[in-house]
Amino acid sequence: MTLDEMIAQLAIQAGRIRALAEGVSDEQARWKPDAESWSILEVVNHLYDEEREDFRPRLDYLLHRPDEQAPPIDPQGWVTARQYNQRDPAESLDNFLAERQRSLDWLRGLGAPDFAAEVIMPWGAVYHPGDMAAAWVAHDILHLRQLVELHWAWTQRAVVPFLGEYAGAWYGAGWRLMRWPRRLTLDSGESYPVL
Ligand code: NI
Repeated sequence: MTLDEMIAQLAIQAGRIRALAEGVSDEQARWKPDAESWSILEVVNHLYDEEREDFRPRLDYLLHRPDEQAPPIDPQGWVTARQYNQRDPAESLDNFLAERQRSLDWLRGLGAPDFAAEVIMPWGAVYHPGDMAAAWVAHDILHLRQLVELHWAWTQRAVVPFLGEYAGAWYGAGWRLMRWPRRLTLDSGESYPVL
């Protein structure tokens, strides 16, 4: 992956994240299928902080200060410590998109970075700036999958007492149908009678 390809991919993916995060009600944005899952709003705010405090500074350190360590992060702890789910959904999405734009501008200013440079990590492993670039691009896709799963789970609940069964199976995320009496049980454990 070249820098130009990375920039193009991160720009396209920002649009895909926007498409999955906007146009939902406040209730849906804050909804989570179970206590351990994140809501759409939490995912968006996670992406915002990852942009500012993880991927961009970490790639900067690997390229320009390979002997130093980037400040530590706590992505899971920040979800509650920073109250992601209490934030405004539209403002949160705007924050992420503005931060992504800052990243794209910064990446365009890098010129010809050496993505293949060898950086020895404190624990002795060899790492390359290109690995961090690859992780940044891949990270978007992991969370795009999570956003799609949240849309799936929300929709299975929203269509009750009808069933989207004819759509096909969703492996690893979904529901069980009890035939008699007809009852739908979601992965979260919530259960509803269906027609
Ligand atoms: Ni993440």
